[in-house]
Amino acid sequence: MDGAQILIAGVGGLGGAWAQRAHAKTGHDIDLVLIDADETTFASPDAHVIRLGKDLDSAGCAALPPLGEQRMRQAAGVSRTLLDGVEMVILLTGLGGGTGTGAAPEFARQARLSGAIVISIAAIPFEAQEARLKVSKEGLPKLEANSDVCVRLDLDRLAWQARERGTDWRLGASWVEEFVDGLVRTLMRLGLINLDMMDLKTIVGHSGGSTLMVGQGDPNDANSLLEDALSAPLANLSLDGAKACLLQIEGGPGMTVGQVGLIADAFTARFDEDAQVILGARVSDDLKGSIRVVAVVSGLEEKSGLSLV
Ligand SMILES: Nc1nc2c(ncn2[C@@H]2O[C@H](COP(=O)(O)OP(=O)(O)OP(=O)(O)O)[C@@H](O)[C@H]2O)c(=O)[nH]1
Ligand SMILES: [Mg+2]
Repeated sequence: MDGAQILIAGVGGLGGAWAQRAHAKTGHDIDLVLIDADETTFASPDAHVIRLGKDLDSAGCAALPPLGEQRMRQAAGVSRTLLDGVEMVILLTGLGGGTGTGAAPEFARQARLSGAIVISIAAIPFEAQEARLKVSKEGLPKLEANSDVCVRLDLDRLAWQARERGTDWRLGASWVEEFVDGLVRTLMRLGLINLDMMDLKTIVGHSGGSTLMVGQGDPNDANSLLEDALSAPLANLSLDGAKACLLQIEGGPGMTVGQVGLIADAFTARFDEDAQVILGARVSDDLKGSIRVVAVVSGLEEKSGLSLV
């Protein structure tokens, strides 16, 4: 997948802020698009911008998802031009408001229509935000239906992690940018064992829930690597019985086949015994004494706790 065309998209206020940080971290060859009805989101000078609605104000879509969806439909022409040639969209959004909840599923739909794989990362509102939680529950199934992989981020867990790290949850607690960076690095580089877009399509083609994991750490400690990946602020996630996985393991020049094997075993131990696992491994000079694992897991059953409370 060398030279894969990847687009990072931020939809709504929170999604826009996260997308800008993720893009700043991954940098160079990746395009960024910010989609909102709220002018304050468009801070980044090197971003493409899709303005939703003619009379821009700072009220966004005022917590009205149908308005966000309708405006996104009206912008389909602009999206089409932007999505031309794009192979993968990494879409970041916060559900519970009007723009993210309404426009994100519609943009995902447009992206898939133009042939891209869509990986969405969607924040679920805080438990205490009852009205927003209700709105998010209406939008989430639409986003899932229009994405190849939809990762749910739990804002309560993210905020907790931000406090631990001394960072701001609104900026993704630095977790969001690390996650996207790990994913993009995996997708941009060819492995020792060649992984490509077709492999990814095979994995995300399995029915059922799907998610992503990113972990980094000591090459000789497969279990803490797995723990690192599982400590992500994902919504109530269990990997038991997963049916398919694309696992990319990237390490420094000293990485051994034995280390790769142990890590693959740890990550797939709780999967279905007939799970389809596609493994890629790659040596990178910038990863001395450390290993990064990115896993796209799919075929998760709904009873695995992936559904919202
Ligand atoms: N507590 C809290 N939650 C927030 C805040 N900003 C965003 N959120 C959460 O993030 C979700 C998405 O918010 P935004 O990205 O601002 O919403 P939007 O998509 O821009 O939607 P509209 O502005 O209504 O068009 C909300 O449902 C909240 O759960 C904040 O300042 N405080
Ligand atoms: Mg907004």
